[in-house]
Amino acid sequence: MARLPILEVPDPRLRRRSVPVSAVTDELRTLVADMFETMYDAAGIGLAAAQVDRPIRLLVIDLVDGPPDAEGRSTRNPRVFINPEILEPSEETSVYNEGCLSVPDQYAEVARPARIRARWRDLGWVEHEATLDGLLATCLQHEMDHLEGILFIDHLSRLRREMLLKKLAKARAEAAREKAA
Ligand code: K1U
Ligand code: ZN
Repeated sequence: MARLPILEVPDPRLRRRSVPVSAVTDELRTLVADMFETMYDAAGIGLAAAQVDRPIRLLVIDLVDGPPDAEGRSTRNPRVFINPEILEPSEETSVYNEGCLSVPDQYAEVARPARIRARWRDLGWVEHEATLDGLLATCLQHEMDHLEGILFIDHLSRLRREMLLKKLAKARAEAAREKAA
């Protein structure tokens, strides 16, 4: 397994529309394993292939919501979504303070449909359809946005987005200064 570099704003590769996956190959299985390693290493709960420069309709999620093990540690619950589709979004919305590994250390409240009826394939090419809610629904919608080249900051007002990007630029400049010192 390998950790992959995560693209960050304003990289134009994050703005591409991802293409459907046509089959599960050994190469795809390796990419999925690498994406999980990359996501866990970055302490994220989701990652789209587009964020690691593979513009295909593939994403992984692990909310680490499995039952705790004997030592009380939470266990992993890795989920793979291939060619995901939203069939029915709810009218009701919910707000979550979202982050994104491609917009490091910046958070903002985003309103999205609270529940979605979704369809996707897994690594065995089995089709699934389910109604999802809570953080899983929020995270899946956030990751599916990546497949369209959309970032969570695009859901904010222009003023909020510019403030957030300014904060990010300041944090990057500060980190560069500390590295040079
Ligand atoms: O970059 C990404 O797409 C991953 C992103 C997913 C996400 C987070 C919050 C709401 C929707 C989607 C992250 O994991 S950023 C890290 C983060 O915000 C977080 C980490 C652990 C628990 C909760 C949030
Ligand atoms: Zn993201």
